[in-house]
Amino acid sequence: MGADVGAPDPNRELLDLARRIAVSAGELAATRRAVGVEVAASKSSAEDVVTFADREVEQFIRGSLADARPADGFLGEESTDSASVGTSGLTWVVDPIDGTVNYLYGIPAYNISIAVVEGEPDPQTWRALAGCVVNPVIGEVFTASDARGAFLGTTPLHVNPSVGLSQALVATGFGYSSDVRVKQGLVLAGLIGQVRDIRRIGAAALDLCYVAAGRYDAYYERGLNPWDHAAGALIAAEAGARVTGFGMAAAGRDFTLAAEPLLAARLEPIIRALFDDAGL
Ligand code: LIP
Repeated sequence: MGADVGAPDPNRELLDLARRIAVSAGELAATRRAVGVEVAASKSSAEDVVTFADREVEQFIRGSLADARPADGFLGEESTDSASVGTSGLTWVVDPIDGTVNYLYGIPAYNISIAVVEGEPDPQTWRALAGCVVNPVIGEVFTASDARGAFLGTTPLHVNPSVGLSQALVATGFGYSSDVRVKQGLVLAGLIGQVRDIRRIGAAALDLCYVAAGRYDAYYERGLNPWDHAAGALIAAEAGARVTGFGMAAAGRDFTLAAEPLLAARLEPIIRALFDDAGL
């Protein structure tokens, strides 16, 4: 995937729309955070919460996209029961507040993640056309469009040069099920002694953007939802990362790994063996 940043971008309008809405949604989320955040409900477990702000921000994003592009589909974290297919062949895949627990606790590591994909909204088959991840707390806007590179603001992004395993700074995340987290902890225990160190920021879209920006050498996680990685995976790939599942699978719920390609090739079999040993 060579970035042809000089050529006209056929997805420019989509990217500009994603960026404009994500920045405005980030301002809304930060405003709500400043006055206090309340849990609206729990989802897959008591730890898996949704705040009233999550719902409000998603409604803002969904309405803004519908106004601008009424024929497009929508798949959002807080409205999966009312996902819309659309008639344009494009679907917006949205996490209104990724890093929800960070947001709830006031940890400044949450983001608005908006991507637009072509084809079925299935990570195994879709083609991501444009994506934007905004951390409104520190004002960082990560963007990418298909074959046109990845950017932080106007600065082009590229993954770190290849490093050996023992020098690799590796990020990961854990699921909302305590039984799964225990097994994911066993995987981490098997890996941590082989790499430089581990980071766990609690927001997959930021993790993927940080690989793109060279703030990590690699990131892996199992159990991500499509909205967690739709935008960040494009940004990481456009920055030169290999973003993959196990084997020939695309990144998705079963497994997501993002790293410079040589490091990814080293890490994948090690992590896969650790998953197998942990019974995941
Ligand atoms: C989060 C992910 C993170 C994962 C958390 C959670 P949410 O998404 O971004 O990588 O480790 O368990 O799934 O729920 O904050 O949108």
